[in-house]
Amino acid sequence: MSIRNLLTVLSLTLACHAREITFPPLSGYQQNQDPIHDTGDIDITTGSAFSGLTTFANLPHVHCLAAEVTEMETYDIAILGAPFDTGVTARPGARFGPGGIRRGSRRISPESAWDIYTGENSFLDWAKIVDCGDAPLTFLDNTIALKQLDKAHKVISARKANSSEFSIPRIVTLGGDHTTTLSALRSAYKRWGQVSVIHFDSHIDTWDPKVLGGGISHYAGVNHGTFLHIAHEEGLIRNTSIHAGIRAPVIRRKGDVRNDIRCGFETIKARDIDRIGTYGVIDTLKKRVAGSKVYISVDIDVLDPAFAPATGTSEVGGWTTRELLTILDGLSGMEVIGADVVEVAPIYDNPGETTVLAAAEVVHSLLTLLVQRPVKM
Ligand SMILES: *[C@@H]1O[C@H](CO)[C@@H](O)[C@H](O)[C@H]1NC(C)=O
Ligand SMILES: *[C@@H]1O[C@H](CO)[C@@H](O)[C@H](O)[C@H]1NC(C)=O
Ligand SMILES: [Mn+2]
Repeated sequence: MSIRNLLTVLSLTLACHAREITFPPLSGYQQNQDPIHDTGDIDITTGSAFSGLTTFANLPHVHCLAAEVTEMETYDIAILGAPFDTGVTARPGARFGPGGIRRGSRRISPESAWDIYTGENSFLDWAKIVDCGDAPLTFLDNTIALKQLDKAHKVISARKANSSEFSIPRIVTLGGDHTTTLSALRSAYKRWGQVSVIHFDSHIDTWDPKVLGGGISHYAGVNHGTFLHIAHEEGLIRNTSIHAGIRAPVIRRKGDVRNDIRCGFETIKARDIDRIGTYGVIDTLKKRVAGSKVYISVDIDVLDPAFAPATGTSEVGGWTTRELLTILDGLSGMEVIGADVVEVAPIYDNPGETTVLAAAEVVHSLLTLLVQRPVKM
């Protein structure tokens, strides 16, 4: 501190003590008000981004699983949390994913979410988007929990839509570990028939239950690395599906890859982006699923651990958040009938909330795809 500053501080301090200081008049509406007791003009009837209960992007909450739904409670797109993480092979914690992603979305306000790249605001378009909260899933029995989730998807997608034109509400699920996608695919199959899956992940997740987990029991075989194998066996998905961002090792040198192709998948590896770029990835995805209805599943571990440390099965050498968002936005125009973001385990996040912020923005991009292309039955 310079001598001059020191003198200024000293003289102010002395002035205060002498109670000689005079405050300038208060500006604007504060003038003539008792600053402590008069709250007359203050409006607290509308919330701010950080007040109230935390829904995704401050969207209205609807009790979508209620026995009776009134006209007022219809919706076109539903956010549904799936707090389930007992199907994992590495670190648990994704049962807190729905809460984490919602927390990461607090600064998204529907009324001021105009996209700088597209000029659109998907929250103020034709679709009514709501947050249904979480499906009630037992944490003590995976078989029952998945049946609960199957039912939640079935009930929520069977509600009358708000739009009279597009009759089937679509769901964006907040995982939960990746096993939860199986319920979403079962529900999608019932409503839309077989769909192509665009699967963003560092792992293939088509492992034969006999390979991943060693086939010790049927119960053990239904997990976050086998659900796409099961989806294929159940006839839910088309053979025009595709992985993007794969880099984790396989268990059997040739068998796993052969089985993956048999399950209907083509693969874009993580490092392919160095050669073909984000637009090359977009082109490959579009060509693969052309002409079919699409389900998009985003395992947050598709991102490098630098961009998404808070996940159960981290693999280094992944994509950046910007690359993933560019690719997702590039899928504009596809007939997306459902989507999810899974494997967010907030306990491993950092004070900057790197992972949940990324996950929330990924959900935002997925919502935008659903709004951009309404789908008729
Ligand atoms: C929901 O439906 C009502 C009645 O058709 C309509 O007025 C309203 O705009 C819709 N809401 C949204 C968000 O589109
Ligand atoms: C998918 O299966 C159909 C018939 O089942 C076959 O004609 C088609 O070539 C297959 N497509 C791919 C991309 O494997
Ligand atoms: Mn996965």
